[in-house]
Amino acid sequence: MRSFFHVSDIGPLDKALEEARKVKQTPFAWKGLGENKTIMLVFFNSSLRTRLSSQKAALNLGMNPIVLNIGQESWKLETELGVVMDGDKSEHLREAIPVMGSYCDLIGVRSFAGLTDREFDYAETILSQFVEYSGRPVISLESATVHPCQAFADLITIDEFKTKKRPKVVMTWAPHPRALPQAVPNSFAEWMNEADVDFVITHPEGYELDPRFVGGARVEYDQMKAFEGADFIYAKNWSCPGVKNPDDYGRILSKDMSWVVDERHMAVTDNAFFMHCLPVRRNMIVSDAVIDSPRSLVIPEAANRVVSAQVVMKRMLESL
Ligand code: AN0
Ligand code: CP
Repeated sequence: MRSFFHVSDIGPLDKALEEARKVKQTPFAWKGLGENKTIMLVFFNSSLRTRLSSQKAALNLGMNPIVLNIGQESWKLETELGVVMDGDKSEHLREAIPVMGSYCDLIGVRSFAGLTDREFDYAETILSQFVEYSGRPVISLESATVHPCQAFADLITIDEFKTKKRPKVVMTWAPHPRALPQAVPNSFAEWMNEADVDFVITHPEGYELDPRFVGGARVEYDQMKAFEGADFIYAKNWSCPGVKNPDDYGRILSKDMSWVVDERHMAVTDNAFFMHCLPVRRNMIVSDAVIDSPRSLVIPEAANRVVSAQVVMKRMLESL
């Protein structure tokens, strides 16, 4: 595997899930695979789960992880080509990427959407440069448009907890005080469309996700109707994807608190599990009662981030 951005990079999902089960049961069985190998984990943005689970996954495989927080420990990096570098950025990505590539065997990169220039974000301008100039396999640790390690961990979690062959999975938008990227909902939709689930997306008008991720998924604008009979509720905020109106890209169009997932919503589901990728703002996205209930999967879901990362790194090491 040369890069990990999309569900297609992992191949058939039943095989990936089988491998995830094995990795979870015997995490140290491939300790020799990463011997004398190094993974560089590059963070342009904050992280708790991705940073820790990626390091843990690398250590389980016997690899050495090196973490670099750009701009805090490194020089600030210029990402735009053709600019006169007379500002506060001391180094360009064009040099920094091949230098980092020369020190490692695999690279993982977190670089959020800027949410100002839709074309720049949706072309994955920064991650594509890592692919082009590092000479190494690249893992998106949430880039401008995707968060595949999260979506894979979500799928592993659904596979573990489902009690029906084809569960109903509902992804719902929920309010948030700050404008957030679309990477998590994009990837979740992309992966659920490939999985053996009945997938429904619900959000207020204007929050339509990019068609390349929505695919053939059902979109229901009535949140309560969407929740009816659901087995899994997956909550997430995202800012306007700018599909219908490009000028609204990255904007907050609604702070409607009736979309906060609470017991009234969960009551119409089929005793659904609650999921969220974390970090979550309590009583903005989800009520205390729902996230604290025994049906909340947020902790096992986060724990599965080690498993998804380890399967991806294992596949990459095997194809070096
Ligand atoms: C980020 C986001 O919504 O993309 C990271 C989620 C994994 N969340 C925040 O910035 C709060
Ligand atoms: N879910 C997730 O990616 O969390 P972090 O932003 O803390 O890494």
